[in-house]
Amino acid sequence: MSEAIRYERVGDIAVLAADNPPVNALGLAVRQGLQAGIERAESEGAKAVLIYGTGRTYFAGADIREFGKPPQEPGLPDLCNRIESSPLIVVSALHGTALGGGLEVALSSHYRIAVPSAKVGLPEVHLGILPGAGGTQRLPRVAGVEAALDMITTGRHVGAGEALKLGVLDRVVDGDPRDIGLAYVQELLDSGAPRRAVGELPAPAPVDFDSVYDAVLKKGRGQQSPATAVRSVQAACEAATFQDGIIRERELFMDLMNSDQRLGLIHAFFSERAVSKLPELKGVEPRPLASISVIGGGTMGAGIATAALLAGLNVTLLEMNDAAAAAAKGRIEGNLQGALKRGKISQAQFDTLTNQSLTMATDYAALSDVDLVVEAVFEDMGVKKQVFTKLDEVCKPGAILASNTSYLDVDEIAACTSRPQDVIGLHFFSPAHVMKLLEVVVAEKTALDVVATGFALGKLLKKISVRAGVCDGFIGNRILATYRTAADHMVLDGASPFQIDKALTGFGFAMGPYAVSDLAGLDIGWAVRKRKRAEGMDPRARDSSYADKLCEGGNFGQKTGKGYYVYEAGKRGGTPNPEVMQLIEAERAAKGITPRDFSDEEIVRKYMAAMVNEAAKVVGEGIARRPLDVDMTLLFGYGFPRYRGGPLKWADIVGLSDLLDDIKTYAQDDAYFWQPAPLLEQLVADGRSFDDLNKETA
Ligand code: T1G
Repeated sequence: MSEAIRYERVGDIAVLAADNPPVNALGLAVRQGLQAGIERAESEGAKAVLIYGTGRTYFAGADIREFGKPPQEPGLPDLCNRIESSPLIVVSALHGTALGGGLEVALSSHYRIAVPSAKVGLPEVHLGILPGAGGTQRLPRVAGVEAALDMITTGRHVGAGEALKLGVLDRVVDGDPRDIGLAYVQELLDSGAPRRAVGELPAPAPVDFDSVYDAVLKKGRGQQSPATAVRSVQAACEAATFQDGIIRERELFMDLMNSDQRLGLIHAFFSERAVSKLPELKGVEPRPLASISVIGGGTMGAGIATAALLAGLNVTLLEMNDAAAAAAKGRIEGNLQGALKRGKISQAQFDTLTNQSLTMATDYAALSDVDLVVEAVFEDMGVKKQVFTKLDEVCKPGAILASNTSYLDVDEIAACTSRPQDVIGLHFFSPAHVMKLLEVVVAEKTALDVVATGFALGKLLKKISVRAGVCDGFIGNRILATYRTAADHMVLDGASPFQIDKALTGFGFAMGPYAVSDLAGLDIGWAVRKRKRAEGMDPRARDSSYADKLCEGGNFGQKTGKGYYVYEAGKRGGTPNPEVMQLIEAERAAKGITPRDFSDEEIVRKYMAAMVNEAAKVVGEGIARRPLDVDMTLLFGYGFPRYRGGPLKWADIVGLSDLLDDIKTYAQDDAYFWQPAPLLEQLVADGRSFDDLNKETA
């Protein structure tokens, strides 16, 4: 018997205990142990089998690390069929998170009991696949088609109480999974309960699967797995036999397993966990984080304060005067009202957060004892230096001084203090209590335990924290500036902002770059363009002025009701602003440009080539630690479609060599903008991928 599954007899009951930390994934040894355990119980004349997990959870699914490797017997589908066909009564006792193949093993058992805190789910669609071990055939039989479609297409976790109501569980009893399991098995034996194979239950009545398919496909915004899963559930209703349904499920599962979307989503799954694991932080103790302060209560500061409050931290928010402090408190209360409405907090928690956990201040002396300060004042180096000089005077030794700047030089900010080792960048994304990305910007003199504290704060706030080096725009905004410029060049050459937005939403972005600019505020991009011109732009750089003219007319996007699009109060989205094309046509004429047509494919290819090329420079210069760090930045901060894994995963999938060839072709028209990234050239020359680099870089 494999040590992954321990076998024990308790009277007439054979007990199979899974011991495969950290989540009892159903790897080969576990599958072999379960199969051997069932066979041994039958050969020894046991009357029943109890399956449960030791440690933190019952099986949390197939072992995702086996995906893409040659299958090894017993496969999970066959194991589930084997469990279900046992002549003994098989019972599963669930705790923790019984997910994916884990829930499928439980569904192939004849009875299911769980502790009240247990959760069940079939989250396979989030990995680009579908439940492939009978889940789409068995769940509809116990829970009905509607509930099964909801659970399978959303992948959501379902609490034990709801699962009991749905018929997924038979019992919910508090206690140790082994104990409640043994008691339940004995009760079943004493009462002469029959085997109850789910696969032998009648096929559920069908629903209008075509409508469900269309609705799920539309909601998936290009992700295929949820819609394909609908077809697998349909087989549970329409296939001639249960086994035929299993065969159909397998076909659809393998189609998805062999898809690029599975590659992208698995890459995202492991990368979002790997990105905050830095070898240099191993064993480094973060500094205390009992109380933090935020300076500046505008949108960003109020968002950061809200995120910290929701994470259970005490927050002191410093504003310049009482009126500004009151306005800031109002923004925070507005944010918390949103959390209240969404059921994330109770009214009592809202009251505690606003009346006890949050302290408003207008005097720096209030910060004398805080562990960490996040400055979120106006994006001007002079203002920041004033703030950090003051912080250096009032904050206790060892307090961490962080700036939320989105592009300014954190080394320069640190240099105006006597404690550069305590200075770090913590770049949140707006709205800071919603967006998951946090760029932890490590300056030259930032101490290691300060970096560790930045990541510890990110974990507390449930952020995806990415280490960034110091440069203009760090990782995300630097890459954004480049691919946005590529879009502007295409506008000057003949594409329209509206066609570009449509092409990129077709690629999977939630919004195109121009709609995003309208949302963020066109004045932000305008200020960046003016700053860069003031700093002196390379004469070879193609500049565009049509957007400036749009801003000069007071059009800043959604907040003024008009930008690239015209927005009507109370209506989602906007309609193209006709003034925009007039400005673009005038600029093309002034520059002597004869506009040409662009296909959506060319727009996407050029936009993505610019993104990948700049990302390769960011990795090559060490601003981002690994390619996966860029992927996670774009996924969690810039709406990049998750099922593509991120720009550098996408590049690996489409092929680096062809991409480099395209960049060299574009360079024939604009050698300055399209200078190939040295790292990209190196990888192509060596026949390596960005993923190879991820593996090589610890
Ligand atoms: N396989 C391999 N490793 C896994 C894993 C899995 N299924 N789940 C988690 N890990 C690793 C994870 O990478 C991390 O490793 C560590 O465990 C702790 O995870 C046929 C084919 C269970 C809710 O999709 O949702 O079954 O970083 O940090 O926050 O239909 O892990 O420490 O090295 O996430 O407490 C379906 C995926 C698979 C569940 C726990 N199952 N996992 O969350 O810890 S497909 C899933 C999770 C399938 C069948 C198909 C979460 C969790 P490291 P963690 P956590």
